[in-house]
Amino acid sequence: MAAVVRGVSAGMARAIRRGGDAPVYSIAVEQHRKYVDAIAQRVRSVIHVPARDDLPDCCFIEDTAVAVGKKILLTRPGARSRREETKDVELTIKSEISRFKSAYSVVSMAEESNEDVTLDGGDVLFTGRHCFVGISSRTNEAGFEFLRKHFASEFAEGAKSIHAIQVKDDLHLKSLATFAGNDQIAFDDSVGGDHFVQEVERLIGATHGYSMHRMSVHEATNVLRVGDALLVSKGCELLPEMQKLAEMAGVKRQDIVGVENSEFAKADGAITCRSLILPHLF
Ligand code: CIR
Repeated sequence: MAAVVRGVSAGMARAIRRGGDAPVYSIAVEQHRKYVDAIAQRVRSVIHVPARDDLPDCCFIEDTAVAVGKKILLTRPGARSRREETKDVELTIKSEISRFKSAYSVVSMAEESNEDVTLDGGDVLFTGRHCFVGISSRTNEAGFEFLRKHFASEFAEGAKSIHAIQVKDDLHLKSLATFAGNDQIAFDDSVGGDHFVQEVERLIGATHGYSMHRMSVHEATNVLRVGDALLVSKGCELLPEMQKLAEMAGVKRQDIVGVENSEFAKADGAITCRSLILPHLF
């Protein structure tokens, strides 16, 4: 397993945000260093894409690429100011795939679709069985259809399927629900979170086999499973519902790792946003 991460832009104070204070670059750098350290202890290799000072949101690498099975999609992010981010990610991923002689194949939205087709990786929740794609202010129906078409081979087996779900009142689908492993899903205590749970039932039936864990605070909703560990926003490791989620996901109490995220949260970034986990890259 490898993780791809990207450095923090010196221009991060100009990252897209919906209000409130601007992130402080020096604090963000330190928080990101600790986050990358926590991941590095749990994966075989960490691949670094250098930051660019003219791309304020570049540390949120999750939005630029999606890995499902043995395919990686390089996205066209919904926000125009973020589209340039994908280019450097593409170069790095392609060179690492060939260096490791990995079985991954890469599809590029920029090469294979027009400007109207957009998708942010933060809208793609893949559980190993199902892929739920948020239709949001960043990901449109055409982006979903692109993903469905190009990843059709990954969903060819009977038990796997891909579905679109409207994102209500939040930035991305993974602001409302994330996958902790072992069929355990954390969801947000909000209208949007409830809508996600209802849609999963409607789309794949009430006997879907997932346990849905309602998180009492918004920061707790976005969790990142890396190997045996669960990375969560600092402080949320103490929540009883988080401990239950982790236990049912097969994560030991000491492997629930709280990481600081305050500066990234100011720019609407959660825990999953700052890395791309590639299970099949060694
Ligand atoms: C943005 O608005 O695009 C960034 N400031 C935050 C992106 C967060 N990404 C994510 O949740 N996957």
